[in-house]
Amino acid sequence: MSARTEDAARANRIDTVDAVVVGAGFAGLYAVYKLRSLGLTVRGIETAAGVGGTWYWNRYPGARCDVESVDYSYSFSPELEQEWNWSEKYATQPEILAYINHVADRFDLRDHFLFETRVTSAELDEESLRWEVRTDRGDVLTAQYCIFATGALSTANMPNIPGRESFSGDTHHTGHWPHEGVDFTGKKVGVIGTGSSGIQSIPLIAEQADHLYVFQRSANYSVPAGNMSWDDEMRRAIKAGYAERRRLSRESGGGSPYNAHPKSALEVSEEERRAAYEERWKLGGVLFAKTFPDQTRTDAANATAREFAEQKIRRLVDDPAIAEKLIPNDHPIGTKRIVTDTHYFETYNRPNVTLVDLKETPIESITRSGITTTDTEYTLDTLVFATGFDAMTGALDRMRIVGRAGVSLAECWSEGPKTYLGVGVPGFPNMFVVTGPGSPSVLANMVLGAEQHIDWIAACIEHLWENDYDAIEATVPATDRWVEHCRELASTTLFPLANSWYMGANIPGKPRVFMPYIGGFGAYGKILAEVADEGFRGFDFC
Ligand code: FAD
Ligand code: N01
Repeated sequence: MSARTEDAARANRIDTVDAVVVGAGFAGLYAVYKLRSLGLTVRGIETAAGVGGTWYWNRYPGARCDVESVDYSYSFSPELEQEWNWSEKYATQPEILAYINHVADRFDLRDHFLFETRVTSAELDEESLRWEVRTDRGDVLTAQYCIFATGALSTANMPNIPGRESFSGDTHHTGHWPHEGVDFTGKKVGVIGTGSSGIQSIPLIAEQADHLYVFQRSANYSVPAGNMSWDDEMRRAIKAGYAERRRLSRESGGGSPYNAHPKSALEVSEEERRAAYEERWKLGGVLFAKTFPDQTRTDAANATAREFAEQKIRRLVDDPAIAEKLIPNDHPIGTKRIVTDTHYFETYNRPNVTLVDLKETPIESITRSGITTTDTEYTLDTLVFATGFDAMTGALDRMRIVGRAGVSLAECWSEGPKTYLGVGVPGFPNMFVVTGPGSPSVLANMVLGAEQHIDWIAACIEHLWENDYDAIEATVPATDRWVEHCRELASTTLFPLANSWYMGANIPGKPRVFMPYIGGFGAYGKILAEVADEGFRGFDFC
């Protein structure tokens, strides 16, 4: 599994390379592969003891992808596509981690990385236009290019609930799950959070625990995964059509080979609408949010999807009062990521599961023995925080990244992240963010998103070489226009209405800005290509 390539006492590295890549998830691994293929010397740095990123850290029971594995996998190597056999439609975390480890070995990427090493700062030397990258192990790397593949969902959010540290039982965050697993047998378990991580893990924890208390602040929409095993015949058929599948994915709105119904939800008959929703419900998961093109654009269209999903929830949950608590009432469907579940709502039919509605009875404190709400003390052995991430900017904010004139990225982004195309930031020459804010990022298949960005960054570096430039830097006007374009696009949707992590609303004090680009994966790819074709329009060179 996660091989340690560096021993705990390795000497620090003082080194000069062409490029530093931070992160060894899907993005960081591909960045190392791609830049190496250009002939660059590359040093990767990763906090974890192995490759995998998201899939290294999130080992909680039930962790799976919600984009089909055949799509949520690298496309850069047709040989890899043909040789890897996914066992299910939505692979489990161990299978995805095994795949990433296979890729690291097959393409000989592991040795480029310093593992168990956290980047603490990256500072620009304005004279030489080189980046000095420092780590918590005393390493100092000087590089022309600095690529942050640090993940959009890699910084766990531990809420500051009073008394959190006093709990005497075991505490786990889903995003930092112990490698040896957690045995809930005979335990009274509390899960705080009903986002994707909570909803994926709750059914499996319930099967093991003596009693499970789910502490729900906001109910969430969730659609059954419709997961299935792939047999050889199915795999053969998918592999035969892989190239076309990828083409459709690259042109689609979300990076998968599916598109919304051609008509508005309100243009079709009641019968046709129900049939379309039913078909998407059966297809499974997050794609339900994109059944009709206007579903997250108008209240009236959204209401039709909500009504359909709510009827499903009422049918799945035996106790009507519990069903009502499980139906969201604070956001339009799809404006928080729809969860892809396996028997989530049915779990509330079990006698050993209690739903605690925190809107009715908020948590007052965590105590030595459990959780106290405004009306009850719950005695617990184990507490699971499924409380999400400081998304999109969290990992970058936790490093000291300093560009021109000693100005930090944190200062530049104090009112919310500002990028050109989600990749470049004015004042930070030769610094690239992969799947950053201002790109489709978390709204699309992130493996294809990472490949798209890294291929573009590689083309950008080749452009520098061809024109004998030393550095590329996003201009302020192009960035301002892009930020405004992203804001305008979001404002034509219902997304800004939700208190979602897309809006930064889950982190106290974080600026409330819709962070991803919502114009679609295919449309964004076209813009990236046009910008490159026009000599990287909107960037300055020196
Ligand atoms: P990550 O995989 O997050 O890797 C970033 C790495 O950078 C981490 O390993 C981190 O330790 C490292 N790092 C960060 N800061 C530093 C530092 N300062 N120094 C050194 N190292 C650092 N997306 C989809 O498209 N489809 C899905 O089905 C899907 N499922 C998901 C399921 C879960 C449970 C979660 C949490 C997310 C899921 N996502 C999904 C989003 C997922 O994060 C991306 O798909 C993808 O894995 C991101 O890859 P990445 O390489 O960009 O970032
Ligand atoms: O995190 P979340 P997540 N007291 O932020 C609650 C991807 N992912 O880890 O909504 C009580 O969605 C919070 O409540 P509220 C996917 O993109 C994918 O589940 O803020 N509750 C919410 O219920 C996903 O969207 C998969 O009111 C508190 C929950 O914690 C993203 O990662 C699986 C609280 C957090 O939900 C994040 O998902 C897992 C508090 N103080 C993750 N603080 C797949 O299926 C927070 N909460 C592929």
